[in-house]
Amino acid sequence: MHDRDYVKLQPAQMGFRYVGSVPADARPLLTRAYESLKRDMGPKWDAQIAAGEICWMNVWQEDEEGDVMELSDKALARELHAWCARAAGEFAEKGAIMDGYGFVVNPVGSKPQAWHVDYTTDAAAIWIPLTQFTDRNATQFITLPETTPEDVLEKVASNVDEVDFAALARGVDHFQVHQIVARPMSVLYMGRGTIHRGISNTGDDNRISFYVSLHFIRDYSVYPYAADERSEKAVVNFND
Ligand SMILES: O=C(O)CCC(=O)C(=O)O
Ligand SMILES: [Fe+2]
Repeated sequence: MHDRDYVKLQPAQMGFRYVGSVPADARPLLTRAYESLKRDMGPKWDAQIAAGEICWMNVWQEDEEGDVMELSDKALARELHAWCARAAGEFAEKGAIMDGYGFVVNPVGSKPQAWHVDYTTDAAAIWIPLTQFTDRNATQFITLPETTPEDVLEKVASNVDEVDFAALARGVDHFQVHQIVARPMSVLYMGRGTIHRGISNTGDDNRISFYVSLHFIRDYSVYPYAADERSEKAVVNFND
């Protein structure tokens, strides 16, 4: 597919799908990475959790501007990188480009997030719970009917950081809000352009997830919407 084919939001791509579970022999890698990062971060980890907000502990990001906390154990870091690259090939659609991985923590008592799409309309991700995903801590997402009018999709695309839920509800006859409940080490694929949000964690435990973030556009000079730094420059080029 060409870069332009990934720009428009497509209801058929949206939603989370259960695509399997992490093979038993790879599970210790993810738990070791988690323990190691927590150790490396020391009091910073606790401070992040105490802030009461859903937080990303990025281990690797393709974009050098990203805030990363590299693993001090370089052998472990290499092993994890290789595993994530393989997981992207195995669990995501063809053509997915891995752009980051790490942990997303939803601490007890967190604030709910705004409905959003991560970064750009072509963003997808692999989510792997390390603790149980429950109705009190897990990600909610929206699926839209195939018949969703173009202008409604365009409005979402124009500001993916904050989706206007009420406007969306006015724009279609119906849509569905779902939530993931899943065992640790399940592999969930969040399709391109999925509208989702983290909820307030009203459970008893901090919810820990591993993520691998993905995108499809190779050259963002075709990207027409305002977005994060990744495509800001591209927007200028596109409009020239
Ligand atoms: O932690 C969650 O359940 C969702 C987090 C999320 O979507 C985000 O921070 O972009
Ligand atoms: Fe998100």
